Amino acid sequence: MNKITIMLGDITQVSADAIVNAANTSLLGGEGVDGAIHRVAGPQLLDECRTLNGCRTGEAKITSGYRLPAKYVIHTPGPIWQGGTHHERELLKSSYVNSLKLAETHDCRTVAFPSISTGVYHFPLELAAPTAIQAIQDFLRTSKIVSHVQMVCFDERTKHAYDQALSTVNER
Ligand code: AR6
Repeated sequence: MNKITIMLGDITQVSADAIVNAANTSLLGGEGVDGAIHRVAGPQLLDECRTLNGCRTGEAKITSGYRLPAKYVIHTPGPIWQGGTHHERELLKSSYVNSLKLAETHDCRTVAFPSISTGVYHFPLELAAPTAIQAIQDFLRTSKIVSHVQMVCFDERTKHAYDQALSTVNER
């Protein structure tokens, strides 16, 4: 059965087949979850990222996980919130869907996501959570490979928003 679970925790400690990095378009590291992933993975991750020539917003690229418990890291730059008039919702959905497609082509059964764009990029959490959950749910309905998606939330407020979004989607 395909399923989504929401947990509180640090994504760098999650041993999924792939973890997703809320990156920027340079793919050369940054703050937040991106910084944490690079710190734990070690310098070889940055070496591989340098070979990728960046990534467009809403698209995704994959690397090895190096010293992380996860086998792969999928890097996706989510949208920077600019008031909601710059296709931010569609771009956020694309970040989730393109990450999951890439996971599928690498035979990943389990994938862990952070709350993309809701930190440094200021995407409103109450809008990001239902957008993310709906995109993941729609994908899982047809995927024959990805069977479990974990949303790894770094704080209670974030976890609460994703819990709410998941229960709303399940009621439909
Ligand atoms: N595990 C899980 N979630 C985390 C962790 C962690 N170890 N650390 C932070 N978070 P952000 P963005 C949460 O800012 O908004 C970087 O500089 C965090 O609390 O990491 O997509 C990139 O290079 C928040 O809920 O990502 C880009 O320039 C969520 O992860 C830019 O930030 C996302 O926050 C991307 O901004």
